[in-house]
Amino acid sequence: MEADAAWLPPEVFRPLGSRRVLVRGTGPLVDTVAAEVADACRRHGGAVLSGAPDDADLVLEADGGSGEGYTLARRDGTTTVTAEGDRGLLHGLFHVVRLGEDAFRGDRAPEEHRPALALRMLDHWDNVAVHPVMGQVERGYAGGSLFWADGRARDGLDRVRAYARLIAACGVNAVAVNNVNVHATEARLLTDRIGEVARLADTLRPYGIRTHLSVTFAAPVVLGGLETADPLDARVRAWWAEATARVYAAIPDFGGYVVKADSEGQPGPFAYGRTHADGANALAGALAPHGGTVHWRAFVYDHRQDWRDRSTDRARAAHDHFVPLDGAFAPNAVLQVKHGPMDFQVREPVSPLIGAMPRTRLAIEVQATQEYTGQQRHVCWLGPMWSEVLRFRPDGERAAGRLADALVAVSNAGDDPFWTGHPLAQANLYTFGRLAWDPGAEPGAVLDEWIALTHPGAPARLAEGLHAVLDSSWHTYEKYTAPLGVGFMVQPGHHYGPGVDGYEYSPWGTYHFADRDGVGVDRGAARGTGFAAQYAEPWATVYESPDTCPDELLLFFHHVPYGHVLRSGKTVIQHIYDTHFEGVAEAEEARRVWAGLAGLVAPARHARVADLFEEQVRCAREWRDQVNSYFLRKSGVPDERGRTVY
Ligand code: BDP
Repeated sequence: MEADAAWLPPEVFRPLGSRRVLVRGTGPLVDTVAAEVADACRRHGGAVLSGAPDDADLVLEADGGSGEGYTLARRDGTTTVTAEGDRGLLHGLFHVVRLGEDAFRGDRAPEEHRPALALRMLDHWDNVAVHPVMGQVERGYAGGSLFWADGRARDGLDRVRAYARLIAACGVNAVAVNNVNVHATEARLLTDRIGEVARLADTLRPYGIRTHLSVTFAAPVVLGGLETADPLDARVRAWWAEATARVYAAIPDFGGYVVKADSEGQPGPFAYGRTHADGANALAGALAPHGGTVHWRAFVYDHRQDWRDRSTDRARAAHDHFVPLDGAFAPNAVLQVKHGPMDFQVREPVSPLIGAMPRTRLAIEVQATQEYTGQQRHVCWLGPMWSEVLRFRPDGERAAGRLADALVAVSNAGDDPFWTGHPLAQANLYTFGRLAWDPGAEPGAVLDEWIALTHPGAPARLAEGLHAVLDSSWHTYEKYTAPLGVGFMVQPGHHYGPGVDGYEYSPWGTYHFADRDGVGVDRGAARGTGFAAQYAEPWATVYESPDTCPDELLLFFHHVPYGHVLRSGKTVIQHIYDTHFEGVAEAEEARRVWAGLAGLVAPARHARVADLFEEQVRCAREWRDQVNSYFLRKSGVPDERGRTVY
């Protein structure tokens, strides 16, 4: 089956492609824009103009700059995009595509558009060689890798080019092409296999996508034959400088490195008694002369310890490790922080590290691949979750999305014909790009934009049905899985489906502490780990007390009796029962709505989603029954409505 057109079916180019269009400017991306316009005009009967713009319907013009901004206007029957440079021109073109016929109606006062975040990046957790446990794409639910097959870069890169086009159209401008867990084969991409990365970079470049590489901190040892990777050792620094110079010889606009160090078994600076700033700065120093950046991940915690005392609360780890290093990182080092303190759960507070290091550049990392949110077998549109993170005000004033330099998502795409396994998971990829461009955007409006582009000319019934199925799907998923921010309760290892005590007695630090009296984790200072105190005000105070903590995060911050009354007026135990029944009912209703859309959606797409809904409903019922039975047995408190029985 040919790859799905996703949000760029040929029809969305009709308004533009049926008009008289002039493209002006210089730069490689101007050629891309000109080719897009030529293609659209050929398909839809328009004309590509040259020379004087007097009779043009649309003028796309780039100044010689390197910025990504552009001005959109319309006067006297001509729509104009005047861009700061060729990169801006590409974004301007896609803006016109999104507007469709509206781009050519009435007058439009000049509007300036510019991305809020300079770097909008997709990290692929792709292995070159198939990993015995993780497969080819770690936590991938969309088939194999787009980039790698049979142990090397793919020969045919048409899909990579189509991917670059799709992600550029929603604003993405960077990609990391390999897994943050760097195994032996992948390590060599940095050195003798850089040519394969260069081929990928050549394919991504025409759509303004810069290529980044995940590297192992131990590279000087495993690739360079040195006996140390100590970041302060002169030989180690020289090795990184030489290796990096060779990377730039192959890929002149290379973006930089992504590093997972001292995390879940990956090597790092701790082995040499050095700090993470020492580690990051060694690589930053090698990249600086070439204009590259190191993305240093803050996902540092000890995964082999049990809960010994308050200091070993995993939620505390990133803040404990990194805040003392604020100001010590090089200017081209960016600290890449997961949006929550734990690990991409369906509900977590925003990481207290966000906003806590004003002298350090920040990237916020979210997970488009649905590891903990239904693995692309369940519909779970994450736009509202990401929007909440980006709008969160760590100091009560400035929004997180304005404090960051970059937004990064772990990609959910693969070589599946629908790109994302579940066709509706395309909405996550699209929404990510648009929120990275404008973190203040209304997610519901972005969803409607995705619906309109992906289903051009959709009758109102289809658009409304899609909106209904996706809009509240995150809340639905939350309702039938782990309650009130407590997280995990998943099957260990693969993380799909319920595992009520799956991680409860393991060394990973991800516990719910359910006992006969209550459930939740005490993270206040008064009787818990003190994690709440890592927040600035007003949040430290808000989270410290169960009386002020928002209901949806209650069990993340507090161990409370089952009879504790939530701000909603319900007890915790009744809330658990009720939400689990509601969540299943909502999943069943979404399945029903989808069934009613047959005939309005392409048959293959409809069938794929319909099949997946069977699995979602089955799995949601399993979650409901296991979680409710578990809490009934722990608490001995019956369901008021008698639905949950021994
Ligand atoms: C966890 C995943 C694991 C990743 C890790 C990471 O389970 O596969 O390697 O995050 O972000 O969520 O490094």
